[in-house]
Amino acid sequence: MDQEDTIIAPATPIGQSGIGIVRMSGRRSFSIAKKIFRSSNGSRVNWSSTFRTHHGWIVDPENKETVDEVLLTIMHSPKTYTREDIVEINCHGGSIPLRKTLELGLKLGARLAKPGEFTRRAFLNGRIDLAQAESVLDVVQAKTDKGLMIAVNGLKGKFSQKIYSLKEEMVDLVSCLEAEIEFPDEEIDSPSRTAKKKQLKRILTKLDSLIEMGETARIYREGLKAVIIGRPNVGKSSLLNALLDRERAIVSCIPGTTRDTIEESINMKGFPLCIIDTAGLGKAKNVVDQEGIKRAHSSMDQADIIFLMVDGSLPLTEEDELLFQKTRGKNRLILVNKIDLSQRIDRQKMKTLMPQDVIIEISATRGTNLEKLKEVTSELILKEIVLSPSSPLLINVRQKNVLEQAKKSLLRALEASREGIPEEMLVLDLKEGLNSLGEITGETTGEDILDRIFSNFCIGK
Ligand SMILES: Nc1nc2c(ncn2[C@@H]2O[C@H](COP(=O)(O)OP(=O)(O)OP(=O)(O)O)[C@@H](O)[C@H]2O)c(=O)[nH]1
Ligand SMILES: [Mg+2]
Repeated sequence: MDQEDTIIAPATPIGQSGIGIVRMSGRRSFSIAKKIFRSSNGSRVNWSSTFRTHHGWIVDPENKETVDEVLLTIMHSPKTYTREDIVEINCHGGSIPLRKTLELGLKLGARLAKPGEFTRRAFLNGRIDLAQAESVLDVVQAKTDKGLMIAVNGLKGKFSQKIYSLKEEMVDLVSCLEAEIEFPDEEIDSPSRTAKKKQLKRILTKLDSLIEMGETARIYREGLKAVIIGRPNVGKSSLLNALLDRERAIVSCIPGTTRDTIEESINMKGFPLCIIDTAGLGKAKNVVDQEGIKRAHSSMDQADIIFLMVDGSLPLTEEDELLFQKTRGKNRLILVNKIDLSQRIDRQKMKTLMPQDVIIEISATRGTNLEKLKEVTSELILKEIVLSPSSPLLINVRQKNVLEQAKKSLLRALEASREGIPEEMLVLDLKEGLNSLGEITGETTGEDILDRIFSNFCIGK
């Protein structure tokens, strides 16, 4: 990926919209734009003036054909998204004007940007660090208001600051130790062994709290999963539709209506909850049923919470009881559905079989007790996750793994300091830890990892 190239890409989705933006970054952005842009009032454009927007036309320099009416913005390096010269062209939002403008740029020497290449340049040119670059994706993909708020914290560099301050403390410790190793006979004003151990422990505690934060972050980033299971026809799809407030899944009085799993997301108290409707669990009549049941089971294994549904208007069956057994010990909520009909289910037996469980009576079609269901769900799911009221940070899996690695190195260092092992070893462990932390902010991140991170972005970001 050559940084010398001038890159171009659509920055808005291809389709019909108010405007569609093509953006170009790199040394040749202005010279390419000059060849295809005609200012509307015939006056000459002042290309040396930054953050200026001009009204005019994109014209094919070869056949003089006008492609679109546009607004063109000139942005001079280094105060731009990539720190390079940038031209942004606001076309009318249709796929053809956007594509034709893009093609003209390509013909004149720009290269189509790879996914995330604009942000990668912002990182490589030092405008943002890697953790901030990853936050850009979190902002784009935020599913709730709260998720957005904490993604923006990352973008502002709040997570990076924590890493830098941890690194600073570690560097201090390393320089102290190195001075002692190099000048063993000199009187160096350095902290005692106990003080160093204390310092190490302090750093470890901070690292631990960051790792913990990663778990909280997971629910804001990826959301949590709830799976609805139960016998055929108990009303699972009706509940999915009621929670979504739209007719997403087919509902019918014929048992076995849902064959495949259906996943949809709702906003549950600020975090995204993915609800999975599944095929009814019972005797499979054919291979399709079998596959549906297999999928329902695998969804159940991945779920953070199980909604186990029974039909209140019918007596309990063996299949219901089998499901009570299968889900024992899992994070589950028992739902008795169809309470608007006359009731035949044996509630006493359910209580005896599941004395510890919360049982909620609902009517999916009438919407009865759905608010209560949401409240209990969020309590159940969030009970082990302490939501920090101040500014929590999003920490992704990659970053969490790196933090774990750094923790291992620091634990080794602590061990070394305890057993009176030569201080050189301690320094090695600390340096390894520093190296790991550098992978979060990007100082020590390999090309392959960068490729993987930025390939998740869209083209034009
Ligand atoms: N009276 C009443 N009927 C309901 C309620 N919930 C669902 N039903 C009806 O029960 C039937 C089955 O509903 P579905 O939502 O398709 O049931 P399901 O569990 O998804 O069924 P499968 O996909 O076959 O496993 C439909 O006729 C619904 O209208 C309810 O709360 N009250
Ligand atoms: Mg269904």
